[in-house]
Amino acid sequence: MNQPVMEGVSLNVPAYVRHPRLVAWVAEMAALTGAAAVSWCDGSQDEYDRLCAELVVGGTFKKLNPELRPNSFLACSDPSDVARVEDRTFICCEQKDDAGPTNNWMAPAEMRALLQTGQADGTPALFAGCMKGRTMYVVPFSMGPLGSHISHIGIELSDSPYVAVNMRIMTRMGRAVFDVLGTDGAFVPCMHTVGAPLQPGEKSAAWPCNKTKYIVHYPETREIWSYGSGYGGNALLGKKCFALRIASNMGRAQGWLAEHMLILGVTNPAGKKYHVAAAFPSACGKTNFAMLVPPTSFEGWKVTTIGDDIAWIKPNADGKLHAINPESGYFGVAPGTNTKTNPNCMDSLKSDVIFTNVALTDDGDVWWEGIDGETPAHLIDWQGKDWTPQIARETGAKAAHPNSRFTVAATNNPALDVDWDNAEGVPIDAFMFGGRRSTTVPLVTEARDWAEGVYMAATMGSETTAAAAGAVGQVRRDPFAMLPFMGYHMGDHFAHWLALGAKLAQGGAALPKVYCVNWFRKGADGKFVWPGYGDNMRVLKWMIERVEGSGGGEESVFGVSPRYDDLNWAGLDFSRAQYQSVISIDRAAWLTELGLHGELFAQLAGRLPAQLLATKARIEQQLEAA
Ligand code: SAT
Ligand code: MN
Repeated sequence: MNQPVMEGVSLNVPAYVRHPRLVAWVAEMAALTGAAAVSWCDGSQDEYDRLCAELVVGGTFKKLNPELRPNSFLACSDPSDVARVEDRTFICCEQKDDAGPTNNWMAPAEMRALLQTGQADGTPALFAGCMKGRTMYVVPFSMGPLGSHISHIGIELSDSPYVAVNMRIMTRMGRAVFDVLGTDGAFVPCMHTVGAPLQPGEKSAAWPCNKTKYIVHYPETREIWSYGSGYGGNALLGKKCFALRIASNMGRAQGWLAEHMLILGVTNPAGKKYHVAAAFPSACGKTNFAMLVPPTSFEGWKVTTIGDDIAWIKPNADGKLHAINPESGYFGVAPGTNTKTNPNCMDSLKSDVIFTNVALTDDGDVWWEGIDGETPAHLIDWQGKDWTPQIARETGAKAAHPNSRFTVAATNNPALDVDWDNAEGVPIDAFMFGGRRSTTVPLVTEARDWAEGVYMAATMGSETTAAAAGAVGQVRRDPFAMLPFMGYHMGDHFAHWLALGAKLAQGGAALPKVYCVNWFRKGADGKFVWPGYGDNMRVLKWMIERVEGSGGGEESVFGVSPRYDDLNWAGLDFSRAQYQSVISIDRAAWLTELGLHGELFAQLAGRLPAQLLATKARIEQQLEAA
C-alpha cells in the first residue's frame, strides 16, 4: 500500500491493510485532528499488555494485586465523566421528523460545521486539532462473529488508549478485520476524541475529557462522531452508538432488528433447549439475568449466556428469528454484584478485568457496595479519597460510583453458551420486556398475539438509573428499553416490529411469544417483594412451558398471567398473599398508566401505527368494564 504523504505525521499503514478508502479516511482524520502519531491496533495480547502498561505509567490505570486479581486494572474517571450523556446525544438525519420527538436532533450540515468543518463565524471545528500531542489509535472491530452474514464492521479512531483496550475486550478487534474488509469492504467510521489536546511538553490528565460533549450519529451516511467523553457508551463506539443507534437504522432498511436485549439459552431437564431475548433498560439486571443460576430445587434446568446487552436479530432461511450478540465482552454494573446475585459473574471477574470507578482496597484489590464479605475498615474510593464505614455513615459517600463497571471477555464466563459465537445465531422462542417499576406492572404477563406484545414493549415504563447522567428513580416511558438508543423515529420502530411480525407470520413461521415482566414491585415497607436473581428461573420456566403449550394461566385485560399454582415454588417460601402483591392489577393505577401510554402515543402521533391505538382502546374498554 502506498503511504499517503502527510504533513507532520507518518500514517504507518501496516502492509496487511489493503483498503485505499479506509487509508484515505485515516489520513484525512489525522490531518483534521492534528494527532501526533497514528497507531494501528492489531488486537494481539502483546499490544493489549503494552497499552495497559502505558496506561499504568500515565496514571489512568492502577495495576491490581496480581495474587488477588491477576492481569487486572482499575481506572477512575474524572468525576464529571461517569455515565452516558443522553442530553448530549444527537441523531443527525436530514429531516428532523425522521429522528422523532424522543431524540435530540440537529441538521447534519450544522453539526458538521460544529464538529468537523468550522462555523461561518470563524469558530473552529471541535475536532480541528483535538488530538494534538496524542496518538490516534486505529481500532478495527467486528460487531458479531467475523464474517457472519449478520455481522458488521466498524473502524474507531480514538485518542484514548483506554478505549482501545476496552474495545479489544468488548468486540472482535484486530488484524483479522482487515482480511474481512479486503480492498473495499463496508465499514462504519467511528470518530472519537476525549477533546483534550496537549501543548508541547504538557502531561495528560489521568482521565482526559472535556466539559463539552457531543455524541453524534449520522444515520443516512452511517457515521459516528463522539467528542469530549472517555466513558463507556459515550466512547466505546461499537456499543450503543453502532450496535444500537446506527444498527437500528441498518436493520430497519434491511429487514432485521437491533435491540437492547440480553440473549440466553435455557435447557430443560429433558435436554430440550430454548432461547430467550430480553429487553431491560440500563442497570436493571440484564447481566444478572443472562448469567442466571437456577435454584437448587430446579434440578436439570440450565441457563447459558449468549449476550448480556445487545441482540441483532434477523429472519433466517427457516423463517425463524435468529439472534447474535454483536459484542464479545460485558461492560456490566459492579455495585450489587456478589456470589448470591450473580455467582457466574463473580467467577468471570477473577482475572483479566478492567474495572472503572470501583473502590481500591488496601491490599490492592477492588471493592464495591454489595460485594461479598465484610466491609473493609479502609478503602480508596472511586475519586481517590480515603473512605471508611464511618465516613460513609456521616457523609453518605459511596466507595464505588453507582454506575461503576467491569469490562470482561465473554470467554471468562463459566456459563457461556456453546453457540455464543455461532455465525448463524440462535433461534429465538420468546421475547421479554421488563421495566423497573415499584408499583402497577405485574410480575409477568404473556401477550395474546404479536400486536399485543408490541404494545407491551412500546408502552414500557421504567424508573431511571445511574447509567445515565441525571436524576435517578423517576418513571419515564422507555419503549423497547430503547429510549436512549433508538436511531430513528420511535413510532417507525413500532411499525417495523409490526411489519416484520406480519411478514414472518405470512410466511408460515411461528412467531416468538412475548412477555412483559417486572421484578421490581415494592411492598408497603419499601422493599422488593419478589426475590429476583436466581428465583427469576420460576418465571422463565413458566414461559418455556407456555412455549411448549403445557403451562397454565389466567387471562386478564392485558394478557395471560400465571396463577399461584402455575409456578414452581420448590425451595422458596413465598406465600399466596406475597404472590398477589406482585401479580395483582390495580384498576385505578392502570387507568393512570394508560393515560401515560396515551401521552407517549400523542407525542408520536403521525407515525404511530393504528394497530397500537386499537390495542389501547381494547384494553381501556376491558378495564372500564372490569
Ligand atoms: O452505555 S453504557 O455502555 O455506558 C452502559 C449502559 O448504559 O447500558
Ligand atoms: Mn445496556
